[in-house]
Amino acid sequence: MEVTALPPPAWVRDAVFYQIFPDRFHNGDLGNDPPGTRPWEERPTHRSFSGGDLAGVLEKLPYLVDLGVTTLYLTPIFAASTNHRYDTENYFRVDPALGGNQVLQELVSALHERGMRIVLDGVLNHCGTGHPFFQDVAQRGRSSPYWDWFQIHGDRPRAGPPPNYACWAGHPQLPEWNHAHPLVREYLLSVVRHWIGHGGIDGWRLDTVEYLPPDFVRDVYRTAKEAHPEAYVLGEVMGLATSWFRHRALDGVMHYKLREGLVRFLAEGAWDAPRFARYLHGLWASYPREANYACYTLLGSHDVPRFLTLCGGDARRVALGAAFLFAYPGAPAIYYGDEIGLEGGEDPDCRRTFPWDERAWKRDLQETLRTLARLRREEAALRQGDVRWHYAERRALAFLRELPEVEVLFALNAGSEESAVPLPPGDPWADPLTGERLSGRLPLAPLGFRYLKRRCR
Ligand SMILES: [Ca+2]
Repeated sequence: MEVTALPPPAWVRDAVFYQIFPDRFHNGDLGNDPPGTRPWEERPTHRSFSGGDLAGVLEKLPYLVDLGVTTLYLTPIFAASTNHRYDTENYFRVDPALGGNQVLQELVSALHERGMRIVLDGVLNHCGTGHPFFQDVAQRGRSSPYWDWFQIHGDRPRAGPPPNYACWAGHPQLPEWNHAHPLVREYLLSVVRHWIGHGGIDGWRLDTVEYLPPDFVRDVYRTAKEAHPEAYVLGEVMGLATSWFRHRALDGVMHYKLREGLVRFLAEGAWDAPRFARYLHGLWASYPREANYACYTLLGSHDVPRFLTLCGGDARRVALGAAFLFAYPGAPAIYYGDEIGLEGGEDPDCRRTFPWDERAWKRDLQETLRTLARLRREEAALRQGDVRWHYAERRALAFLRELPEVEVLFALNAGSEESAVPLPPGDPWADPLTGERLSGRLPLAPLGFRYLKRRCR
């Protein structure tokens, strides 16, 4: 089959993602901490390092397995000069402060042994000024063989302001690659190929896709699928991604548009359920069906304030948001720390270190997330089923996930008063968590949610 005609990999529908910002998750090796590493408890700044690394991720795998996570998404891990590492200096070398290539191989092996997967951050729009090719251009000017690999106006790159070369969002430390140059493309595609083939990773999350030429993104997609037909190609697309799917350039996107609706409905309370449902219907219709199932659905990431913070610290609303994502098509993602109630505003505050002192955890929220992941694992309808809307009135909504043999109903009440949803008629429904049997009406507590199921005849 032509790689461009492949459906998104089937495993994505079954995935529960966990996003890790490696400098902030867990410090498993104090010996590789970069100079000036701050104490773990300290609030991060734009420039500070906290010392987290891949040994830390490896050490906490049992924690992630227990939570119900199946797939890791790591923000950039290759050699760079900043804590976020979006300024790549060497695409083939895991940053020594994260443990180097060997630890990544150990992590990949440990994940695969457990039937888990890993997706890395592909930063292919730009590099860092410390990248040797940009350094060569800075030193040799037009006589550098890499001169045309960038887009420089003048005889030497100058950081400005304003910079005299193309750079991401005007940041002079992030010079953009010249994707019109065939050797640049081949170089970047060799990165894509290397880490899927030799490195054994299971997919790429492509950074800042909206800045990349669409035909290059298609080349990345094709290269990834040729290296591994089950590779997942996920795009960071903040707006509507319709055209990316039309051109078969991505399997799915980080579903920030869905998150926007959840923020309005659950965090801000600005929308009622009918408005939220109409918004979701519009989003659903904008993407091919299979893409809706292959999106990475999220409450938060390293680029937006924590959902708990947007909810004014009310963990029940985070639980509602998570319950919605675990019931809805797409692969639900947990941003590290969201499960134990970590707070944080705009970057860098949303990138705080994970507090491993359990006294700081919201245990109820964590237990809810663990239960949601278990339900999703046990109920195939939640992963594979068709979605059919059933109810949206005032602050309450309900929809069904349907397979030929079983249907699951999900209902939530975002209001501060008791509510109830009329149940679809026919056989009684059962709560898979408590065994309780219901028919007629489903009462919903304030800021409560329920899952019900029944066999189809
Ligand atoms: Ca370390």
